[in-house]
Amino acid sequence: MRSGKVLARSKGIMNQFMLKTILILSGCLSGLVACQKDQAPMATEKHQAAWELTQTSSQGLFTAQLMCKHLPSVGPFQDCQLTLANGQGQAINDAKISIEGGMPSHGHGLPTAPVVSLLDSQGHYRIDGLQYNMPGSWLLGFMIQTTAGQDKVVFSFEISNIEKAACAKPPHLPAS
Ligand SMILES: [Cu+2]
Repeated sequence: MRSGKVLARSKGIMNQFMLKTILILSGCLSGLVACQKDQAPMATEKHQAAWELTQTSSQGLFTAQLMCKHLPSVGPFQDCQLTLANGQGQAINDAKISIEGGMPSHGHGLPTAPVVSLLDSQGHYRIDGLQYNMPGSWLLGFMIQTTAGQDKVVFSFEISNIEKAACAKPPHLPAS
């Protein structure tokens, strides 16, 4: 009898402990999920883009749409995609795309070497490693090579935002 009571009591403590652990864990997890959601590459739906520019290539071969999750800003890696179509609006999935960019007025290029790679079969390409290191007038050019030919698209825009990434670590606080 006595051992049964002890067991019951320890079970109760165990349950409480587990409940607390689960609550704490789920709290952490939901924080983590929310953060990962912010940083995850965009899904292919267009409506998720907060900033987008559309441009026809120099020789009119392609139409490219640059879609980014946030306004361009100085600091964090930019969460952007490129959608590529031909003159008839059909998705192009066989393009080899390279990026060049910089600030013509300052005479410098991009601070990083971003990479463009095919994301799906609907003409969506992901852009990795794109970063801007100062505010002002920027150009971002895409050299596009396909079986239909070669052409380039150049986007021109201003950056005035200096932001930290949505999920950046908080500044280091001194221990209290
Ligand atoms: Cu500059």
